This record gives sequence, C-alpha cells and structure tokens, in this order.
Amino acid sequence: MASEIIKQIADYLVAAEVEKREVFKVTKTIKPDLTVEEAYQAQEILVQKKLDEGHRIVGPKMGLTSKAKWDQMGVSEPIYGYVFDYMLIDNGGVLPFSDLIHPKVEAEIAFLIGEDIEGPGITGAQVLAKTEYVLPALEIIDSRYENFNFTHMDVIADNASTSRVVFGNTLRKPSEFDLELVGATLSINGQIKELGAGAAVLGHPANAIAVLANMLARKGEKIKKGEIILSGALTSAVLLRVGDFISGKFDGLGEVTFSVGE
Ligand code: OOG
Ligand code: MG
Repeated sequence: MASEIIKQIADYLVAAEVEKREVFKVTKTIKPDLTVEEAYQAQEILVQKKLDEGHRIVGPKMGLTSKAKWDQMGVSEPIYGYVFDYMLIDNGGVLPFSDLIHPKVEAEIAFLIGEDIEGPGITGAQVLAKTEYVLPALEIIDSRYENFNFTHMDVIADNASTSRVVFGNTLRKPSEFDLELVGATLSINGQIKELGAGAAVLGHPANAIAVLANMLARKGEKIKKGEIILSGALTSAVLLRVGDFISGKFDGLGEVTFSVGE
C-alpha cells in the first residue's frame, strides 16, 4: 500500500499537468529521500488516476536511453512512463502551445508490438522477433518541473515527462532494416537542429524495449500485444515555440511533422 506522502506526490504532479504550471521538484518540496521504488509507486498512482478518468494507455515508453539525453538532463539511467490516448496528435497536426508548460520535441523510433513480451531476461533480438512494425515518431515532452530540473526519482514520478506524441503513418517490418543504422534528422522551420542514428539508443532501439520488458517484470507486468512503444530520444530534445514547424525524417521510415499553434 502506498503511503499518504506517495499519494500526495501523485496529486501534486497531476495538478501541475492539469493546471499547466511548473512546480518545484518533489525531492525539494515533498520528499528529499524519495527512492526509485517510491517514485514508481507515485507514477503508478498517477497512471491509475488517468485510467479512472477514462483515458486509455497506448503503451509504456522508454526515456533517457541515449548519451545525448543523459548529457542534456544530467540523469543517465533509463526510465519508463506511459503514453495515453489523449496525448496523441495526428501526423501533420497542430500542437496548441497553451495546452502545455514548456514543451520540447524529440525524435524517436516506435515499436508496434505483435506478441506479449514478458521479462526478465529479454534481449533486443527477442523484442525484434515479437515486433509487428516499427514506425517513426516525435515525442513532445513537458516536464512538470521548473526548467526541466529533476533527479532520476523526480522524473520517474512525473511519468517521465510524457506529454504528447505524433506517430508517423508508415509501418515497416523491423526485418527490412538495420535499425541501428537508421539515420534521423530533427528540423525546426527547415533548419536541422539535431541528428542521430538508431544506434544512439542503447546500441539498438530494440535494446530499450528489452530493458523495458525487464523493468516491467519487477512488478509482475509485461509488454502487451498491440502496444505502441517509444524507445527513447536519439538526440537531445529541442525547446518549442509558437509558430514552429517541426519535421523528423527517418531514413527508410518516413517523415513525421507537426506545427505549434497558440
Ligand atoms: C525525461 C523524458 C526523456 C526520452 O526520450 O529520453 C524521454 C526528460 O528528458 O524530460 O522521453
Ligand atoms: Mg522521449
């Protein structure tokens, strides 16, 4: 059973998201000695609140899976969170800036899972064998914390900064690619801001999904058939502004775009 203080952490972060305002990190305001286990408990409560409101999980997601992200955020251990249906934006669609706090965008490779994947002991090769399709994606992260300033524990409790996702429309069989060699560019208003390759994500993006399966196994859960899972940003995240046009191009996987409205 989660203690009152863990429930308080979940309430604090849900309120920040709903009220679209940044808050000080939990390890500063509520519980300086928050453990990883407690942080995931707070995340679970936050996820359950969204489910109770009628939102549906699209899939878990991985974060902090590349050196670019570790260097940018100062946190170098992979984490997971959950993407919900209300977070989806159509490819080519508009992100209303006023819905969020201080959004940033990331280029990612997503996996549409064809068969349940149950850890522990899962490898990237096993993930690929159970992946129906891979697709390109842009994730919009929006940490509820002031200036994206957080520790490993804080960001876990905050559902790994998850906020919005734009999936590409092209589905490809993973066997058609060497995913570690898939190059990607992230452009804003026609200018390339970041670039990378699949290998930036733990050597191969399927490894990130394997880590996820193995982490979920600790709480007796598995990756489920039909989930669409982000494997984590290939590059640093880029801050968004009203009027921006964002394009992520992935070699062989296609392009994903959106614009930022008011
Ligand atoms: C945490 C979320 C990181 C990724 O792809 O690495 C993430 C953050 O940087 O705010 O989604
Ligand atoms: Mg991400």
